[in-house]
Amino acid sequence: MSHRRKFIKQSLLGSALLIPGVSTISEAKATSLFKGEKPLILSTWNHGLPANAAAMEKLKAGGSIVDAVETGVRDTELDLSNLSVGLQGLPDREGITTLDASIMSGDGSCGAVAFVRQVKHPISLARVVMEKTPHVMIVGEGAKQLAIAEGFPIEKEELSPNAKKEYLKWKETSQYKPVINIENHDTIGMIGMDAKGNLAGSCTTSGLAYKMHGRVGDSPIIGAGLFVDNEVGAATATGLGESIIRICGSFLIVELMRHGRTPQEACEEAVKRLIAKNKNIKDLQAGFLAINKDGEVGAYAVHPGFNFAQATLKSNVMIDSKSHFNG
Ligand code: SD4
Repeated sequence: MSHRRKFIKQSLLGSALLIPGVSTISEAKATSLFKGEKPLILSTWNHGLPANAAAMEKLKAGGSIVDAVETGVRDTELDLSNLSVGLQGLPDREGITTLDASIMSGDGSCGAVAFVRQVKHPISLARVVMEKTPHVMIVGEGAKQLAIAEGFPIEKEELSPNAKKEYLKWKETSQYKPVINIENHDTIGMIGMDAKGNLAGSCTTSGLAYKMHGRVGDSPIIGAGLFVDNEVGAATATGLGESIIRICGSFLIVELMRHGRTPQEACEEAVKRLIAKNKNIKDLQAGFLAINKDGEVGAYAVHPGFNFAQATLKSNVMIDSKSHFNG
């Protein structure tokens, strides 16, 4: 575990104790405690705690589940300590930060943006694609034009102080190669269910650090980084996007659940498939998070270290995912 990850984990777990309604409990207790409770919000990684809290507040205020999953990850898009989401995220190898995001509702509506620059909230732009255009995905300059037309502020293009420091360090020894290791991941994927059982999900990221300019990961690809179907359940992914796209990870999990697998079994099967279809698995992390329409939860990763936040009306807790390899 990198210093950064350890620090984020410890500081967030520490601060969790200060957030009303937030506690940390063991995996076994959490899974049985929350099975079937509605509403339910789940998000990848430690930043999922504040994101879940924001999503739950939105639901309590009468927002829809789509409003909730958008609001929740907007919180992460502004989190200056997160170098994998939002404009403060680590840049591509040219030193330019480009963002990917997707949103999906259980009725099949979906929208995504990819390779977007200078937009603080790509998730809200993805929602515009879903609700105001006849399309599912808009990328690059076209996405920026849509943002301008919709009145989104266009931010000055400069790296955050933390991202700049990391980028300059990387450039010293980089040989111009992206970092593909098991610690280079902090994307937020959020899936949720309202009190009536309607599902929605969102996913937003600055993608793989020091990627080639124009590279797009799994997060904005419906079926790879996110998939939601009210008749079955929802799934989201984090980790090396290329490995997830290769197996259509989130769609695969929802389809496995459709054919009778529990969310846990479906996530484990997807990881097995991913391991079979990808080389250099030792250096590659990917994790999946899923919920079925009964509110059962599953999570599984290639390597240890993946965790997720799970929120009900009463609590918001971090849970460690199991993994195929064990350290
Ligand atoms: C990507 N899946 O762009 C994203 C990266 C990620 O946590 O998950 N980071 O490949």
